[in-house]
Amino acid sequence: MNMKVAVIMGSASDLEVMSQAINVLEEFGVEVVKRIISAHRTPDLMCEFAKSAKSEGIGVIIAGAGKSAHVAGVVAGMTTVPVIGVPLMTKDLGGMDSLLSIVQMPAGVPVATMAINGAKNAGLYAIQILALTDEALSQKLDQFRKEQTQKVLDATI
Ligand code: RP5
Repeated sequence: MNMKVAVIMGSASDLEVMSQAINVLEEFGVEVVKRIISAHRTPDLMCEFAKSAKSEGIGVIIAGAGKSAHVAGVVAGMTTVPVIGVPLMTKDLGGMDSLLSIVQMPAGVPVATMAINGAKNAGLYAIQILALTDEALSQKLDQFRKEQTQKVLDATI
């Protein structure tokens, strides 16, 4: 059975950026579970989601949030499914609040933190994790990298 990737986010206002992760995953043919789950506003839902993720066939969780962005870290504390955090840009502190909330995890509960608004790389990183045990996905990644390289070589200035 092919593993799914969950893309969760703290608010519907995060969707515009987090769509970059969803889009790249869907382009690679990965099934995506999408949920709005807030660490602060829906803690019970978050707990339920994290505890059932593995049995639901989710192989990687991508968690995007802004401000005091706790969704990635708290979910990571409740599952051994790898969690990728995406700190989202904020008006007041330029996303540094989100970045620092996600990146400084205590030893024992890792979260792979992407750049501020780095949702596309989160999607690609999730694909790279799944590709370790999925040959078809691995081949698609090789092709993606080749095309990416060629675009640089073809670019003219
Ligand atoms: C965070 O607060 C969300 O992840 C979002 O980035 C930010 C603002 O949320 P809304 O006020 O737009 O719902 O929890």
